[in-house]
Amino acid sequence: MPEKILVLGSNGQIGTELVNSLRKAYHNDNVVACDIRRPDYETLHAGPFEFVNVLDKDMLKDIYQKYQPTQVYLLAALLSATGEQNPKLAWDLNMNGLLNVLDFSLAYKTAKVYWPSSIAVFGPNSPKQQTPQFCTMDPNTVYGISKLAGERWCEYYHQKYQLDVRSIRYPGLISWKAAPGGGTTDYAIHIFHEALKKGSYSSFLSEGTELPMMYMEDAIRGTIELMDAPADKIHIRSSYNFAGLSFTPEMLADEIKKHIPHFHLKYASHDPRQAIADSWPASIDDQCAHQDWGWKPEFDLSKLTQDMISNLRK
Ligand code: AKB
Repeated sequence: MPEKILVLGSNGQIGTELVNSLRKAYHNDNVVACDIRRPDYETLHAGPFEFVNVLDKDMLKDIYQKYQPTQVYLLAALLSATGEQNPKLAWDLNMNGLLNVLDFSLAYKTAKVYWPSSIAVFGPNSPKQQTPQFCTMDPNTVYGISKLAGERWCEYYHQKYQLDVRSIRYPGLISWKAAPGGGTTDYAIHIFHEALKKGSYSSFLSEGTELPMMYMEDAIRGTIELMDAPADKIHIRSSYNFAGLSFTPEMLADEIKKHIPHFHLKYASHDPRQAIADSWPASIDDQCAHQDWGWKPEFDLSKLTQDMISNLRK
């Protein structure tokens, strides 16, 4: 039986690239992009698109009924910074969206479900450096709280109902194709656009703020590798730690200066996103992902910077 894949929340930073990669692997007609907003022209015309609100159970039911998906990727979410502006909506979308998808995936016997978690599940009392897979987790953003609760639900549905649900704790994702979606790590994308446009950037995170990051190409490859791995290799059903690289704003600025020598980095003061960043890990220990399904990143800071700048210059 051919795969039929639903990507819910397909228009965001991850969905835009994931849909393209899945369509290359599984053929355009078998990957259904679903969002509450119309996608760009290219995505709209490359394969099926459906308007779907993951909080609307009738709409979701219709889509499961129509496509009988073998795989579902749920990407619709409010991220850390926008979540703090609207905590109740963030909780509703991030939690009830997940529960709806877990329930319909069980009801329609979906073979595999993917749901992203985040480094936001960690908090001020989690170890900062090389944060392990299992440790104290005391997130203090509504986004982090919803992701940690979501991880517990994923594991629960796997243990109780044998649903094959898989997840990754994404670090900040850096990409040039689609705009970032309201996160704390977004500065690491804005900086490239402003460097090329103005030659300077005012960072909302302060000097010395080291955060885990990853290039989107690595993140998409890792996500598909996790979904392609045999089920008996997936020992973690909450969510896997997933590492690429870690850097501070000044480390990134120094790398950008190798391509744009006049680039100047400034710092904005008193941004609420600083407190969020300060509660997150600086680096991640992802040996479980490495051991269980062979995860290995390919992009270091120099390769990432080079690729971002050459693509944004086109
Ligand atoms: C955010 O900054 O909110 C996201 C994330 C790390 O999950 N990029």
